[in-house]
Amino acid sequence: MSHLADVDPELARIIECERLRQVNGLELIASENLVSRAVLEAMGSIMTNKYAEGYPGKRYYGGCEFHDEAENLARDRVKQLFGAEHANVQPHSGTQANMAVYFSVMECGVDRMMSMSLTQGGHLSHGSPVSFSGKMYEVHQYGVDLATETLDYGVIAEQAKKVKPKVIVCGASAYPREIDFKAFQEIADEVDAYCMADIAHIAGLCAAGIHPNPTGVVDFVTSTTHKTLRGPRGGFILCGADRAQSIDKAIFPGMQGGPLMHTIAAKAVCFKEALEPSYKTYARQVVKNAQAMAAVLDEAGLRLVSGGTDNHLILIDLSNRGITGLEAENALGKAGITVNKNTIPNENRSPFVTSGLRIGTPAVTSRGMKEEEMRVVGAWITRVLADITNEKVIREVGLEVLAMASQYPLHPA
Ligand code: DSN
Repeated sequence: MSHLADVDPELARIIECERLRQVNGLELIASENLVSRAVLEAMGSIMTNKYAEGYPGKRYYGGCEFHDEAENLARDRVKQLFGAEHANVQPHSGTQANMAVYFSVMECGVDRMMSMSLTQGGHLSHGSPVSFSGKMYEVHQYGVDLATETLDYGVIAEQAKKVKPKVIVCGASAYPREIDFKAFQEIADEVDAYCMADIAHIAGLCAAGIHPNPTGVVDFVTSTTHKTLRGPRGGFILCGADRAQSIDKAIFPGMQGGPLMHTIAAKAVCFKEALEPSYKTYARQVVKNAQAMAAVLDEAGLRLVSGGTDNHLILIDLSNRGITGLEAENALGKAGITVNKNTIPNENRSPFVTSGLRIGTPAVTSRGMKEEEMRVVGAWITRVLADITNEKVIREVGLEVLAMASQYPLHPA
């Protein structure tokens, strides 16, 4: 960063402050992770200098031979990782990946889709009225069974028969349990719909075989690269060879221009890392850590949505505690524990206030923390949440967080 400090000390200072925030605190946001130095180097490389509109072997600019190699490497590796016939690694984000699938099979203003509602765990790009997806298509949403707080495939199948959607979206941003992708594809097949699985949150777990992998099971798989998968911020799409052309066209020239080649280079690195045996150990530890923390929170009397977790995230229902998700997020933030407020099933507060808190273990697991540390962090969380106005407790926990964080560098050797 020495050049940046010379050229733009103002921005260099901001980045250094953020680095210290990451080093000194505990990042428990379920959708975040810490990338390797190799990913950072590829992201910050001269690959950013080039326009490469088109695809390997078919570009609209000269001089793309090395970009072709990099994009082919990324495509081949992600296909190997998930067992896919075709991959598009150009989506700038998960939302763009979802948009491309919709554009490839649905007609704007005409077609219907079915997806999980945002308040019950879905994502904005799954048809929320404030997103392009909710504005362009007729959206019908499903939620969880309010007693078990898990998906009820029978109810979803009945809804699909009535709605007759063109696309059924499965996958979630705040669902702590395993998703049965095969059941979703069967529901879609029965009503002659396409099934799209958005695995952004659990991609790393699917790649490592810790969660069932929907590739080859559902029609389309979309994902981000930066959550459990631990790569640069971006997206990708997997599908069968028969759908390759329409997906590629939907991304370029349909909705994106020049691909972010430095990000695609970093995606290639991320996929290589995820193919290593050590990545499986990491992904397994992410889930063990979430379950260890969930047990502590549960024993302390906090109500966990669905009673626990099968994956990397925990959703706490604070509605019986007299505090909101926003207040809890702020109190824990002051102690150096970063989490996010989140809606819960049966939510009656706005998405900016919420009755829930979402906690995830991908980033702290990347720092090398294990179950023992998670039990300690879980106890700190319950201490702060017991009285969010107690500044003394927040200060004490904050010091302990700092001491623990100092033992675990962002990039373990
Ligand atoms: N905003 C992301 C999350 O936090 O789950 C999803 O895009």
